[in-house]
Amino acid sequence: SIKACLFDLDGVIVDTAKYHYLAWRELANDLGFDISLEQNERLKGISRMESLEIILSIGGVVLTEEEKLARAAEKNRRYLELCKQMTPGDTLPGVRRFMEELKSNRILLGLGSASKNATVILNSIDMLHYFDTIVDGNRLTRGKPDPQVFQLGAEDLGVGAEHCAVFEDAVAGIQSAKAAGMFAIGVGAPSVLTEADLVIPGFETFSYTDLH
Ligand code: G16
Ligand code: MG
Repeated sequence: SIKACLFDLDGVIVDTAKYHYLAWRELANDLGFDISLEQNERLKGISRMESLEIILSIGGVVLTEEEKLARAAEKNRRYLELCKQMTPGDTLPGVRRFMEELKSNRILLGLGSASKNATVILNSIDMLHYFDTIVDGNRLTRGKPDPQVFQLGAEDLGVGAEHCAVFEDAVAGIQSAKAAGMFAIGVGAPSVLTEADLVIPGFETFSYTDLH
């Protein structure tokens, strides 16, 4: 039976993917090329520096380590600038109701995000207080698809992997959950999230009783 639910942030709780895309696109444009929405899919759930490497390879641009750090910092400034306009209304439909349901059924809640900005974002949409533990990019030594992010979450909560369900919108995140031995619920399209145990379009049509 499920005792803990671990949630990805971007694309599951809030749609910050559009802001990541805008900020990365500006960086690419500054370097003289463009990135498509399809190429942006590959960046979901992937850390900031790994995302930068993918983008540079798309543009065929070579930078020094120092230049890479400066570009990544600049991207993050733009990203946070875009995030500033976020309010609790930006929480994806049904998420708040679903979490309330989990809470009243004594299910533990954890965050499992690659983002180093996770706490700031959860605060601005007033969702931080739902979580019994937060695992974010600041704690990780290995990014998704490595299982570390969800293993740390389960460990914090004192719940075995077989009692954890993970909600993820990224292919790398589903792989991470499966590698951790957890029940992986994809949020998005079944054609993309083929390795998930179950795929839902969003939380509006999903409730606590569907977890059994
Ligand atoms: C998120 C996004 C990724 C982003 C990563 C790092 O992961 O999906 O696109 O590159 O975080 O974010 P930051 O630059 O804010 O540290 P997740 O795991 O929440 O989907
Ligand atoms: Mg995500």
